Amino acid sequence: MIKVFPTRCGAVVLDRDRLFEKLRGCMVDLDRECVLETIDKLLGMGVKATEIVLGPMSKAMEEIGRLYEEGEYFIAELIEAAEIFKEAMKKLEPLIREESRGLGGGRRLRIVIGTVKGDIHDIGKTLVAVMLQAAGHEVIDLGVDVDAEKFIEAVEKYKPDVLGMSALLTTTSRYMKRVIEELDRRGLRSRVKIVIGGAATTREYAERIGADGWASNAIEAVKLVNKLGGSGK
Ligand code: B1M
Repeated sequence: MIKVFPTRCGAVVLDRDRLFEKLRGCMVDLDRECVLETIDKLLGMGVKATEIVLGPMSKAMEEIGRLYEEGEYFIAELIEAAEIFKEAMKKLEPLIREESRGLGGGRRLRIVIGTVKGDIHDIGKTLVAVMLQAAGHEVIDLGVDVDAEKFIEAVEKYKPDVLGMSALLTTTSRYMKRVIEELDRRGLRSRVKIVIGGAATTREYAERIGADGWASNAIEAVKLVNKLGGSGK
């Protein structure tokens, strides 16, 4: 049942939206207990874990990044935010896996994924990897700070259908171009589709560096991989 709450101005707000707003706020305030409690309430109401992660949790991380940029938060707060996010993921990941089942379409694809050299941000990349795997694909996660040589070795060894690269820093996103050029130089580029993503990238950037596609979030990444791999949906 959807509950409604009267607000001061007499309007009504959906319970879910109120809790989403609360969760975003608790996350920005780095209030671990409040984050976990609010997630429990949302799950208890039947809200999907995927919606929670891609909605208020991700929005809060963007806001935390903004506060860092503005000098209100420091690196310690970014670390704390990442820890809280990962703790919440322990609860949410099994549910996300359940929810992502069947997203894969027909063909089981093989995907090699990693965060590029110089970049240690792994939350978004791991979420993409989890959803791809749960959708039925085989995922080889190379981790973070992955250099061109390691990506190339993996393409030669595993012969994946798709190579996925993630970057959150403007500086490291440039390295994606280097990986593509290196694949090209070694005659491997045509053997694999390339998908990129992460806060430092855009669709235009993906086109510019010759990737096959860009995804804004984990669900879009699964859809894109399915499409590029000829896997239906
Ligand atoms: Co850093 N950081 N950080 N950070 N950090 C950002 C990225 C930043 C935008 C914050 C800001 O200033 N506004 C900024 C980069 C600015 C820029 O270059 N444009 C920044 C900076 C500057 C830094 C340091 C340089 C700070 C310093 O040391 N002075 C440093 C760099 C370290 C390094 O990598 N060498 C640094 C360090 C860190 C921590 C280690 C403390 C921590 C990361 C911990 C971890 O990952 N284990 C951290 C964090 C937490 C952030 C923010 C706040 C949050 C990132 C996050 O986890 N988001 C971030 C702010 C922001 O992103 N706006 C920031 C949640 C996650 C679910 O979203 O990763 O975007 P995201 O993934 C999404 C989509 O992007 C997409 O799907 C995911 C799920 O929906 N996606 C893909 C991601 N990869 C994909 C791949 C795909 C497809 C889609 O295909 C293959």
